[in-house]
Amino acid sequence: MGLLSSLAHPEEVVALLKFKFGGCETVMPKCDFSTMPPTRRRCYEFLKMTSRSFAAVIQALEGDLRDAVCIFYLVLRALDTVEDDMTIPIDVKVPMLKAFYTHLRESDWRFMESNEKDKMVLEEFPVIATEFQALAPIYQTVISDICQQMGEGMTIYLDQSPDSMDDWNEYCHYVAGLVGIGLSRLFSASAMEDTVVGEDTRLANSMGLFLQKTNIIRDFLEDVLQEREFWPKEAWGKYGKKMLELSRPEKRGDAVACLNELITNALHHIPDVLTYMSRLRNQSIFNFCAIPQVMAVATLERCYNNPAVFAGVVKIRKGEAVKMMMEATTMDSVKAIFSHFTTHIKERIPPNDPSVVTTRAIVDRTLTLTKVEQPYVSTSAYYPLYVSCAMLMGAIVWQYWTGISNVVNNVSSS
Ligand code: D9A
Repeated sequence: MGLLSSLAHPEEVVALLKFKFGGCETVMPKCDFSTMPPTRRRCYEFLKMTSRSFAAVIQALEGDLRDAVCIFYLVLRALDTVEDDMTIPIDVKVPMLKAFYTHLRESDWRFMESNEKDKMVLEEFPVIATEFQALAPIYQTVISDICQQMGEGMTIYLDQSPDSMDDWNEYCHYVAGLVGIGLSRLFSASAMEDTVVGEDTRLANSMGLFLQKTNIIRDFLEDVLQEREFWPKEAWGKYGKKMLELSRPEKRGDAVACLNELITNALHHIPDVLTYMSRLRNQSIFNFCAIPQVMAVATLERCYNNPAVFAGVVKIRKGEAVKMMMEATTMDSVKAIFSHFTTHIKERIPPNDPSVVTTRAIVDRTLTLTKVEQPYVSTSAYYPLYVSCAMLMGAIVWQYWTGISNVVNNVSSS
């Protein structure tokens, strides 16, 4: 959603201006590339090309963890680009995904036949492999291990969509849970976080599932129009024979009931996400982990009970995203943000929604877990102030205008 949408939310305009004019150095200090070897500098260019907003958060990570996460991110983006490329035939793609991790230790492997937008990470893969081989051995082991597991897992769901809710959890584990597990092992390996962070794979997996399920829910229309079906059949199968049927206007009621069921399922990862975040000790790692999670809960609130999900991609406002990005730096502010959006969901649970009981239960549990002194202040709290300012401005302009027209009238009549 463009910048203009934040105009009606002055505190988001403030956040955007602060972000624009460097008010977020604390959250994302600039890092100097001048001293870097050219291959490493090229990797950070790839990072910026593949995810502008997120690149800055990775660059803010401290010590040798920054390069490790940068390379991990690019390797995952390369694997993802192979998985997403519908022009690669399955009998070529399966061995490619299974053998992908072996190319990390080669010097000249590259793939020149991709038609995807991020194909440069495959065409210039030797640059990434060079920087991978320059990482500390413990980081190399983690990244290679995760790529092997993810490549294997991706082949299972290449030609089939998740059927049961367990399948959905398994698919999301392979493409996102393993990322959470891998990052957590990198955090502990850097000694900037306790070993428990890397060992508790259940919580780390939930960090991935909450993000991936949110993306799959939000991107329903974009995906189904490309015949990519990531919603579990156990959910949409109750309302039709084909997932695409949910996009029909006459099916909106059923579609929204299915949407609310999947959002309710995703909300069950919040207790794990909060426990995971509460264990982090390094500020740059906390920010890195918190930002995507608060964006996800805000996106789920925006999608909840919202028929617009079946007519286009529902997104949170840029200003709202920047405001959260700058505020999600402590456990209390993260709890306040989760509480804010969970409260908004609670206010909008339709009493006749099939998931009403389950939704109310997880929402109440989340509100209990996120009780904090300082609530997250968003637009609504400022409305009275904005309205009075707007009225004041209006009065001043009116005064000024009537003053001018009187002078004009006097001059013209004299
Ligand atoms: C992440 Cl190294 C992702 N994914 C994200 C981004 O956040 C997670 C891909 C590679 C890496 C990390 C992420 C961040 C911090 C801690 C994490 C974690 O775990 C402990 O992953 C679980 O979405 C992709 C997966 C969800 C598949 C894992 C955030 C990101 N956001 C995009 C916006 C978007 O909507 O995709 O990339 C962006 O900001 O451009």
